[in-house]
Amino acid sequence: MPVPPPVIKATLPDNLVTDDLAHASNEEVRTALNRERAESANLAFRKQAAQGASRRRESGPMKIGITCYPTYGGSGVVATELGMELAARGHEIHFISYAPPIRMNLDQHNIQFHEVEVATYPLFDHPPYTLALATKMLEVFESASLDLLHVHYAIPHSVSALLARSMASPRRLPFITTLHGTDITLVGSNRSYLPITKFSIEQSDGVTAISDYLKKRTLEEFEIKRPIEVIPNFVNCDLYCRSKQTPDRTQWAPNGEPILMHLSNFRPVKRLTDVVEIFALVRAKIPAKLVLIGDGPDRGSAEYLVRKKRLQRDVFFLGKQDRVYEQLAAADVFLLPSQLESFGLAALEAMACEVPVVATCVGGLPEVVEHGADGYLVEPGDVTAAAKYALEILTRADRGREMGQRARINAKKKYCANDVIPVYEAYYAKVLSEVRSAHA
Ligand code: GMT
Repeated sequence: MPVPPPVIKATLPDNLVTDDLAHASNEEVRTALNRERAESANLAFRKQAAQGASRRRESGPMKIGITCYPTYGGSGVVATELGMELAARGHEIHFISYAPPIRMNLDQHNIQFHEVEVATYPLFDHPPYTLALATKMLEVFESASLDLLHVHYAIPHSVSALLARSMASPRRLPFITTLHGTDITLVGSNRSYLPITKFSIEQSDGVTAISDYLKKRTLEEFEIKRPIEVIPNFVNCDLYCRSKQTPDRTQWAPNGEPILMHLSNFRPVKRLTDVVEIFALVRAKIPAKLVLIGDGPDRGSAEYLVRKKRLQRDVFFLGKQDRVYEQLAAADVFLLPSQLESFGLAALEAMACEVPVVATCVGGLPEVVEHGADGYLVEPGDVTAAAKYALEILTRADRGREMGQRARINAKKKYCANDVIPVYEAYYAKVLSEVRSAHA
């Protein structure tokens, strides 16, 4: 398990010591500065590439079909936010799914929603959504003259896109698949889905993954030979901003108690009951409140545990919320004790709102949360360590505000929508030009 860095005063020349690094040792300062330089060089390079590609784009704004799961979950949120950001930048966005994605704003200019209707028939125990989706993709391609399809979550969306592309031939309908996590780590690696997932990834005109971890795991487990581009998840740093929100903390913490928060789809992989266990350990030491945002299969067991531990007065289940930035801006600590997380979008959203994160050191989370700097990482299931770190943050004189500010700085460095969306645009342009040359 990683240990927090020791607090040793830096002795490097003043001009090399930033506020962020003022409490680290020389070696740590050098490592952090090198990492920071490498990161900003990498981002600068990507920004340059994005600008170049945008300039090279012959067709101006693109017409993009986006397919995702419309339900409460990270991949749907990323796809929807991406569509809305692209629409705001002048592209024409067509969401294609069985229901309007949560967080989608249909009033926004340049956005349309196309509903996939799945016809039932007594013979169909399982109505063939994949086929209905493929047909709708083709229909939208023809009616809206789409330039490309971008599907989020490989199963079954990339298979539908593959079918749509074949049906559209000889007209070109390139498709890009973005891998989000459980499509590879849980569902995709199941023997029933592995061959078709591998096939549809290999057949995609472009493939992106939301973290280095997920790229590595996909290449290894699926033995994929084609390149996969890592384009990380992102957050709208203007909206997810503590200073711009004015949450009413007193509704949950009337006496100024610290607020711990969790946001997810309450699936088993999130270990929701661990959130309650961690909170119970914290609550045994200090007055505190827990706010749970979301809904899903494990809500019942979490509610039961809350009653069993007699914490009903201190725990609030808010259900699904649309504008989570309003609640996140009220939190003092964010808990994400997942069994696995390929990225951990909710942790990033909390960080942008200046909330330190206590999470697990699994999957892509160490790429997002820097242990000891903007949060802490523990082993999955180690509720004692997680509670210890949460208490460590909450009992500081500033109740973790400095760590929270560092969290926002780190989130802004790599994951602001303003920086990541141009990388997607550049990738679209690259894929379109490759497809064009291949067919020339
Ligand atoms: O975590 C889930 O159960 C939902 C899943 C999804 O596809 O909606 O989340 C995955 O995609 C998110 C957005 O890219 C990532 O932030 C999550 O880490 C990832 N979940 C897992 O890997 C378990």
